[in-house]
Amino acid sequence: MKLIGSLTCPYVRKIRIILAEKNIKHEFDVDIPWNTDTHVANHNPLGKVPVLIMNDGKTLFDSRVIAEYLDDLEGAIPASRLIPESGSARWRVKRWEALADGICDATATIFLERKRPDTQQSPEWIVRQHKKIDLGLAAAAMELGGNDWCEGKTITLADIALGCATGYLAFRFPQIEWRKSYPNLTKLIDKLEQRESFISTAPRDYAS
Ligand code: GSF
Repeated sequence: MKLIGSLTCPYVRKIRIILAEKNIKHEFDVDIPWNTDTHVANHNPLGKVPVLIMNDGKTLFDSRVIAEYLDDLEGAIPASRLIPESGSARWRVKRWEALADGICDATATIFLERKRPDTQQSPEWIVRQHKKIDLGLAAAAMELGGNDWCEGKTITLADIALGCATGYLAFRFPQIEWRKSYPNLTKLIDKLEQRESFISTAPRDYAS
């Protein structure tokens, strides 16, 4: 199977971390959907990454669908699931993912808005997105509390998604100092960032 994505996209990173954590063999094609030479729309009519091309040539998007698909694959190691199979734990993990992806959405929206000419930017729109980030992080910290992981006793998709969200926020807006406000989140994120799956997928600009 082949994953198509960019090196900066947090949703792509989420999938790359799942592939690494579960040791799933795959190819990775870098394609930047904003570039004129992109082929992403040939695989996803929405023109967005990540896209997964499965072994039968069919495609999957978006990242939440791909995450479910990869977690359901038989024979993936380690055997432990990143999304609980059923019950309330499953929905809690999916909720965490939605919260984390929402923080990414708001961060990406600000980043794109700021790239527009000054006169076309909407300060109100930017403030609205900042509020989503602030309240999203506050909710994450409150829900994490004193736990070692977002859900249960080991890493799940919830932690991966959250780590991708804070990693993307730090990459785009390092001046937002959430670490000082939330020591419990900091502890979890520091722990995640020591994993090989996080180290090898850290967002980076193409020029460097
Ligand atoms: C979001 C994908 C997305 O917005 C998912 O896969 O979880 N809900 C989707 N990807 C961005 C790249 S990113 O760095 O935000 C994308 O491909 N944008 C291109 C476009 O034309 O919107």
